[in-house]
Amino acid sequence: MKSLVSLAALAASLVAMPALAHQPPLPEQDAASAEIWIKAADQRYFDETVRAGRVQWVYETNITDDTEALVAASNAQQNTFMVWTATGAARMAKVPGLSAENQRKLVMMRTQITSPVPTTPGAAEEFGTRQARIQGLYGKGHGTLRGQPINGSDIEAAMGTNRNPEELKEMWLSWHDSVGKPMKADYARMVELSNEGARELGFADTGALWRSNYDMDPAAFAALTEKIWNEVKPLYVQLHCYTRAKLNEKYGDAVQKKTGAIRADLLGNMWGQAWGNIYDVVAPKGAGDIGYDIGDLLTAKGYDPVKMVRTGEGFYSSLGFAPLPETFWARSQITKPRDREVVCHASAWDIDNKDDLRIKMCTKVNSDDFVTIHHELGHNYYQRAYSQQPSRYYMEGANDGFHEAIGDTMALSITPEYLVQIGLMGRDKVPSADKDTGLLLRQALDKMAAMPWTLLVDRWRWGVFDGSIKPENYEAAWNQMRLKYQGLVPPAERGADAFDPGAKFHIPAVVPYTRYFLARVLQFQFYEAACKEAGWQGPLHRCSFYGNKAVGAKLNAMLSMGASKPWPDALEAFTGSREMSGKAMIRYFAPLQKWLEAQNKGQACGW
Ligand code: X8Z
Ligand code: ZN
Repeated sequence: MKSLVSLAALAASLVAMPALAHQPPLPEQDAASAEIWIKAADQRYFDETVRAGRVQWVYETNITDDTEALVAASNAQQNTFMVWTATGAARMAKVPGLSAENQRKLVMMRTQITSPVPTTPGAAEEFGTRQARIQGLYGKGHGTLRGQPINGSDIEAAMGTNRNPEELKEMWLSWHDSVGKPMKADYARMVELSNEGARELGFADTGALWRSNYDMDPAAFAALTEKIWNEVKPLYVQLHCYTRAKLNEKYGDAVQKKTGAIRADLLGNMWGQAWGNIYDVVAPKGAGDIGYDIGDLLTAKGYDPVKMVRTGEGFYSSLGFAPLPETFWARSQITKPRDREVVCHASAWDIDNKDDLRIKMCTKVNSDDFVTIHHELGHNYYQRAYSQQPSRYYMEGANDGFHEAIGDTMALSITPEYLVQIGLMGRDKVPSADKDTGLLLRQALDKMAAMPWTLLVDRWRWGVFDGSIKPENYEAAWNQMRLKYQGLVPPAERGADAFDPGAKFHIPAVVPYTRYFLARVLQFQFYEAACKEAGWQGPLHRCSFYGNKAVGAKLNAMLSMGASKPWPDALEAFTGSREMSGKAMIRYFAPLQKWLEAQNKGQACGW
């Protein structure tokens, strides 16, 4: 009889959720009742993500005042639901006799929250409204080039190809000023609200909550990122030193000095996060140069964005993954619509948590977007693989770094030999063994250059959330970290009213960024393991596991696990190791590191 009463109470509270969001959570139950609560909350979470995903999709592919208001309300509802579940989960966790499975789900209910809104009436709505506004500002953002407005995706591409230092400076400054600056007040208020919410859930601040989502002690997680950074930093310093010398040769002392920091706008990317676009500027002279650019190959063969995506799909099919569903092609946004504002920053979606896979991009025919397509499809194949999991809480990457690493692992397999196999390059154009330095340098410019950047974005946010960086110091702290970690300076002094963090998508979108730092090292761990599985004998960076069904099967086994097990289990399943580490990345680049050290001899490296 007792359990009947509690079942009725449970059922009533679940029906009322999230209207009950401001009410105290349920009293502790026995293990059987707790299990019923967990199951029902899980189902509600599943439904809620589908509902909120649809609204988010409509907004991001058509930004108007109306869709902005809809997404603000929708996100308020979803964030409220998640906080309600987290609060209930904290109570349920005290129930004796819970299975290990259920305990794991309760932990996830408490930690898989990015925006913990407070339960104070109106707070979730205020957060939602401010967030939708700044995300819209980013999506609709423009800079200028030669005095003319230029939108986000065009300015990103132009930063990659333009070699005029005055124009680069104009684009860099106009983008950071017009996109970042207007967000500052909203962002500062969002930090306050989010921290209040995190404290209600028992975390010191939002950063502590973010760090608690890695199956380990949050302080140990922060220490792990520091350990990885120290493993790769010596190579970054060498790459910085070499690149600085080449930029000095090209532009002269007046633009880029021989010593000190590098001017951030000269690196082929708005954020100095990937430098591959200036390969032509830094390529080894003569024999070592690889002599091709993937963007040029795509253009020469008449590829359009859809064909680029088909090619990406072909890579996954070659490993044994089923083709993308027809709805993918009907519903994805592959190019930028002409008639409306959209969020161009690339993303991958699984709208129904089953097979309604989509990407949203404003694809250009260039090397960056060819890699990004493989990246986004990695998310989609991961989503599909774990959609069979019995809990929505398990329909996630083993950790968020895994999710970001899968597609990048595939993209590491875009070797010259692979380009020949798919008919993009003639066999006579395959760079000979003496061009390995060029190949490695091209990869390092994208992958190694990203390491300090992918670390600093959240180091800054961790500081903002824990209060060590106050709103009046947002900009100064950002500039200090850009200098400390990346060794970069803006092309002109930044005023205290600037808000350069806002000029990067993931700040207004509130997407944690440490995932990309982890993904940078994980993808080399995955790639090395896949090449071993494929029996590859030659130099690692020449390995492509294209077409290898055994690698595909092993990969699928890891992807299907989703987040059902702690991430070291997933890592072990694919690589045999339980440790995230920069060592595989360093092994991959070892010949380059030697070469760079020789080139940099006699120079005062560092800044
Ligand atoms: O944001 C992304 C993806 C979407 S998950 C396009 N990336 C980071 C960035 O652009 O800053 C991929 C590389 C790093
Ligand atoms: Zn991604």
